[in-house]
Amino acid sequence: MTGPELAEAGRLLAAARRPVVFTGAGMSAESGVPTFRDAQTGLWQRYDPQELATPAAFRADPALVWGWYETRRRGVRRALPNPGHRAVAAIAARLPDTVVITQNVDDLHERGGVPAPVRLHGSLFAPRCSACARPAPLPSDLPPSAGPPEPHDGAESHGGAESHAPEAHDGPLDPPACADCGAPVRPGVVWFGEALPSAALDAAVEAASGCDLLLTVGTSALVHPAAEIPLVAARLGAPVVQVNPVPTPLDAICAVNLRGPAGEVLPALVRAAWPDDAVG
Ligand code: BV8
Ligand code: ZN
Repeated sequence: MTGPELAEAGRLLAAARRPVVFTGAGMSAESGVPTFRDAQTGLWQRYDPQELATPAAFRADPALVWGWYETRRRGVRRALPNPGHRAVAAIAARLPDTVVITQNVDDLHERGGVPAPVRLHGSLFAPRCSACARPAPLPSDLPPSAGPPEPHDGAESHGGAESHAPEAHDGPLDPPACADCGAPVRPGVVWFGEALPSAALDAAVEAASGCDLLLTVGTSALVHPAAEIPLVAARLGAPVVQVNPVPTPLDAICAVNLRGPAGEVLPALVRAAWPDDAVG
């Protein structure tokens, strides 16, 4: 990938000392993890993710909601970081004051080499009691009746783009009961209508307020308050560079819009910033 936009974004990244990388579901799309607003697969295509991701949906049908999250968690377990995740890790390695802020509930940044991203929307891997909030153990990956895991078809070396969503035993699944109080265990994510974890939100606002470049990757910028993070940086004068195959509401505030998939654009951006480094 070449072009004046990439060259300009590379200059901005090379000059940065405190960049923020702000990511959404498109970051993991090339790892085979469906984006939030993509069509869902299998049984789940009948449901609107935004309607399943609420406290009211869990109260109304815990098995439906828990089963959906278990399907997603198992899909993420089989997915691998893609070259975009590794490029973000290369930026953080080159610029130690980089802060990675993610809306994603997968663990692909961590596995891609960013040990502690700021997680605005929680994690698929941190279930807790819906009543007393006691952390709960992760269920074993396959129920005893489900048979062996499916082979992982060839994506080990570079992160495949195959979908990781459907499995034979996907479907509603009763959540485990809390070991302390017996209430249903819930996913450790932030649902619509719930407050974001205040420490994460504070850390994100502070990083965006003090950054000298904000790189926004793979987000539709529709979900608030997360979508305000790039706006905070722009308002305080930091250039914003966006990586997304399609326009978003952030286009207007961006110094550079790089139209393309994160797994291709981010490694190219790292090469443009530091042509002599053997990263990306
Ligand atoms: C709250 C976890 C208050 C669960 C998620 C202001 C205005 C309007 C509405 C609101 C507002 N403020 C608050 C609201 C309400 C609401 C909201 O934003 N509603 C909108 C949608 C109308 N917000 C909330 O309810 C939030 N809470 O405000 O609390 C409060 C305060 C005190 C006390 C009590 C309450 C909580 C929101 C959290 C929702 N949880 N996730 C789960 O995952 O199941 S949101 C969900 O959307 C995702 O998981 C993700 O985290 C988030 C953002 O989505 P994206 O990551 O952007 O994904 P999306 O699919 O949309 O887009 C993908 C993009 O990738 C696309 O642009 C695509 O082009 C691009 N792409 C595709 N392929 C690639 C790519 N890019 C690069 N490379 C590729 N290969
Ligand atoms: Zn409990």
